[in-house]
Amino acid sequence: MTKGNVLVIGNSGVGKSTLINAVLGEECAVTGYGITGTTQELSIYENGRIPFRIIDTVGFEPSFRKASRAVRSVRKWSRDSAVKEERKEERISVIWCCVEGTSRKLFPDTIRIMAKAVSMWPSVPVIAVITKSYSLPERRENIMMVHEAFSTHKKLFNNLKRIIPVVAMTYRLNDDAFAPPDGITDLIEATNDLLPEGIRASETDVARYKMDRRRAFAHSTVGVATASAVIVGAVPIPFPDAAILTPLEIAEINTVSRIYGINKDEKLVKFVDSIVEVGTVSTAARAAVNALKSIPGVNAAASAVNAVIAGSIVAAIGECSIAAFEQISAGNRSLSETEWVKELTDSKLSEKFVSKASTVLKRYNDAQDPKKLAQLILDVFFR
Ligand SMILES: Nc1nc2c(ncn2[C@@H]2O[C@H](COP(=O)(O)OP(=O)(O)OP(=O)(O)O)[C@@H](O)[C@H]2O)c(=O)[nH]1
Ligand SMILES: [Mg+2]
Repeated sequence: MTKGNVLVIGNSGVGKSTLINAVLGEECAVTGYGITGTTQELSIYENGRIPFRIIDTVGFEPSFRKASRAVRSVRKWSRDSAVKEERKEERISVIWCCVEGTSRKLFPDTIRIMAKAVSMWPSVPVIAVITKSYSLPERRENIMMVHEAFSTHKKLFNNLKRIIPVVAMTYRLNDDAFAPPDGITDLIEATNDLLPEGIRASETDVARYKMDRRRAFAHSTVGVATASAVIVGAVPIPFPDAAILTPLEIAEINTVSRIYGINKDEKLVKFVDSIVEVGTVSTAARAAVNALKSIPGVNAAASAVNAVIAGSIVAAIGECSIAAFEQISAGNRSLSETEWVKELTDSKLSEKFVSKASTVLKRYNDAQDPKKLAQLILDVFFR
């Protein structure tokens, strides 16, 4: 398949690799290129689903020398591959210029260096990607600042097609607030639109791909929430005081709703409340505690049982919210159908819940840190 090539540049640590991972998913293939010492100068990523490769440059520090070295290897790669395979498809089709949303002071400098570094591609379309855009209120200002910094470099500015703030990986703002992955599906679509016509993926393929990415992001959010729940639950409080998990559950469900592009309004608030309500009054937790304490051969401490149950409840509620918002974003259901979602939640917290939670506890060993326990819970609940 003929593919386009996306070049990713930006300072070290801005989040280029994390971004590429978010766009391509974990099961992408990677090829290294240009080895100096132990550092691979370029890593080229691709998967079978989208029609562009992504070229990750390493060690692009805020200095022109390093930047130009990275660019030289790209050029060399481009030449080598073109000669070897006697075709021109290794040309660069789109450039993602990455700046970090949390360090605005660096915008003018890094954009100046990038402008110089990519001047050898005088007409390749550019997308400015503002990484780590965790703060919603700062996004608009950041876009304006990036726009202004680009505008002082005429050639680069002419090629600038979009400015997209992104969050590539769920970021925990505090105990009950998360910044979900955001802007990634926009970036995928915008990049596809900039590819030459013969290469571009069809709208339906892009739509399907975006849906799959969303589900992966939702799972990552549920993972972060589950890990938080494990910590909350590990405190030896008398369980089931499921109410202690309520703020976390609300944050989790809201975050998933944002991933599915659902607008925050009164209906959503009611919808979220219905899920949480079932989670709280459910007898599942109570039943689970009793069931788990009496598994033969398991001698877990009370705090371990609590951690497993807290994590399992939040994982199950996350699973339920993913199912619900997927249906809603597909137009099959609406936010008004609170009875439907209550039943759905109830079913996720029923018998199967107890058996899944006991599976987790059986596999649990005390040395496990919260992240690992959360992963174990997710493995059991999502499989
Ligand atoms: N939670 C969260 N962390 C992020 C995000 N983007 C980057 N990070 C973190 O920031 C750090 C640097 O990210 P990388 O993707 O390695 O940055 P890079 O640009 O590839 O860095 P170099 O390879 O050194 O050039 C890592 O710890 C990432 O986990 C994001 O959207 N969310
Ligand atoms: Mg990297």
